[in-house]
Amino acid sequence: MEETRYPFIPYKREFVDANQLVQRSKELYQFMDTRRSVREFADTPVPREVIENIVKTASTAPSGAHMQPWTFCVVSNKELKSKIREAAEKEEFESYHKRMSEEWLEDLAPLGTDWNKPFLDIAPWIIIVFKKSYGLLPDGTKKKYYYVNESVGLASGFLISAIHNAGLVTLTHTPSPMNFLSELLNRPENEKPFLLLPIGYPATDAMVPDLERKSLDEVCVFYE
Ligand code: IYR
Repeated sequence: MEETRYPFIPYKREFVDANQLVQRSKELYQFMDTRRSVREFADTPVPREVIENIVKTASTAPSGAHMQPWTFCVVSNKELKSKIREAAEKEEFESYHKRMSEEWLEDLAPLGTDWNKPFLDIAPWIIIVFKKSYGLLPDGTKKKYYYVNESVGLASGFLISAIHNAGLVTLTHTPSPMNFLSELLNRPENEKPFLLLPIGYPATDAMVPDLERKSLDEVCVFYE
């Protein structure tokens, strides 16, 4: 290999034989297929260390030029959660009553959502994922970031998987517009809210809609 100015290190991982590949890939699929977006939470506490591990996992996601253009704002403070709920419900009320089209409301009907967001008070933790449209160097100059939406989307997927793996539940909540989160959390101008995720145990009587996932044939085309 041509010599570079930057150090490379050997990539070391155990070798996984074909049988194990099948077994391991199947096990993860079956496990991930048990994940559901849950809207009813218990207020049971979850240790901060769990949330730290989940966020560290999210931050292992690949990103454009390895810029890791994300900030995870983690909220457990009760007053702040209430303020977030109040502001989110205000926007959601407007959305559900005025901004969303008939078609949109019909498409959402099977999910049973509405403008009420009690989980924002009840869940012990809320993570608000912010995307950094650009970096800010210590002297205030802007640093270009790349594929920011793709990168933050990937990190959010890792985050959701880590939450499921830990044994907790979440849902992707996108109050719209969500600028109020920048103000409430006092975020700098280069950060924009991307996604909000309440995290906790499900309520003991939590229900989820009876949905089916598309089959492999419906989502995948092979060119062999
Ligand atoms: N943001 C609203 C509405 C909503 C939109 C979609 I698309 C969903 O899949 C679910 C909800 C809300 O969070 O209720």
